[in-house]
Amino acid sequence: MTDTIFSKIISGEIPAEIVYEDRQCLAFKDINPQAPVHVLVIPKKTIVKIADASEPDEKLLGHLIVVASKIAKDEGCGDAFRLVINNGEKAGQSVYHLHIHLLAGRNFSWPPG
Ligand code: DGP
Repeated sequence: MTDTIFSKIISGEIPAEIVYEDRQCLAFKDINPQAPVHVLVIPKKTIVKIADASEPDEKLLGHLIVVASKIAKDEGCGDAFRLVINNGEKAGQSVYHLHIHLLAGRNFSWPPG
């Protein structure tokens, strides 16, 4: 299994500004924030990308979304936030360990770029 920056953050090898952690997941501030609130929620289990997730991951994926929503509340985002998963290079994925972007604190347009 290939190490990524995120697996090194999970192991503590690389520091990160952690905002939430439990048995299944970790959430930390994005190093290159695209909004006043930009947090990444990642599973501790290595899933390379969302397209690789399968039925046994359903509960974990639901947990990640619930955690992201709780962090949005804790960060004072109210009901205005966006959750994003980039899958594959053409969709903007640059780190190959599944992550949910939690973005908030500014207005977002639709469709996204
Ligand atoms: P994506 O492009 O969807 O794969 O998002 C990857 C995000 O990861 C990107 O917004 C920047 C962030 N990132 C990359 N390296 C690091 C790092 O070492 N620390 C933290 N906190 N975030 C990182």
